[in-house]
Amino acid sequence: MFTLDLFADQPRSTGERRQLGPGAWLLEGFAFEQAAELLAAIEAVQAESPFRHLVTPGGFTMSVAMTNCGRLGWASDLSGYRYSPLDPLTRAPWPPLPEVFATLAASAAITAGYPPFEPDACLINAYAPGARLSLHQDKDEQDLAAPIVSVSLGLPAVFLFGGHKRNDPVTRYHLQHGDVVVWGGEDRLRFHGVSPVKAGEHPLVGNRRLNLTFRKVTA
Ligand code: MD6
Ligand code: FE
Repeated sequence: MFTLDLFADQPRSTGERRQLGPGAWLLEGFAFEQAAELLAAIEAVQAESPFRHLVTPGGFTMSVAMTNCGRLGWASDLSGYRYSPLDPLTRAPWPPLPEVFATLAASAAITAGYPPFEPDACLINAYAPGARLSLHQDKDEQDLAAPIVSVSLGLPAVFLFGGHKRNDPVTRYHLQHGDVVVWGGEDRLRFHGVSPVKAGEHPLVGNRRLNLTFRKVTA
């Protein structure tokens, strides 16, 4: 319905919190007001550590482009997935976690009922139209007690939220610019993914979706 699209860039409500599972929350519009600041910080990160398309251990090139900031960054290549303090592309440390990122991640975690959250890694995903993320579990982190905080910017996306087994039924959630998902606890290892992003034009972000996922990798 076109009336929904007209308002897609407005905060969807005054901060509605939707519970997606026993340990998972969708905080609608939680990052909306910081979006311009977050985008400027992403620009600064990508100037140092550019977005790149990683190759999976199975030999496929991912459609999502990725970079990182923080003490550790996630990367994939033919030999596996790992967190590393150095950007394999530049062989330099990943850019530091911008202050605005750390503050937002901590306040989202608190809002979702998790104890103080100090992420040591932030994966930044860029989705051009058509890019998708197939169902996966986030299990490369040592500290599975900490939640993951995920921030959506730019074009909307359909988030696929499955169960603990790959073939469990999947629920679809629409994520919009400024939405934050926090999940942990019993939901920490649930399968999830992102459907192919539809082309569009977001006034701040352009023809793409950006996602920040904050993790605590080392316990
Ligand atoms: C994305 N997010 O939304 C990809 N993982 O672009 C993830 O893979 C993800 O959003 C763990 C927790 C939250 C997430
Ligand atoms: Fe994930």
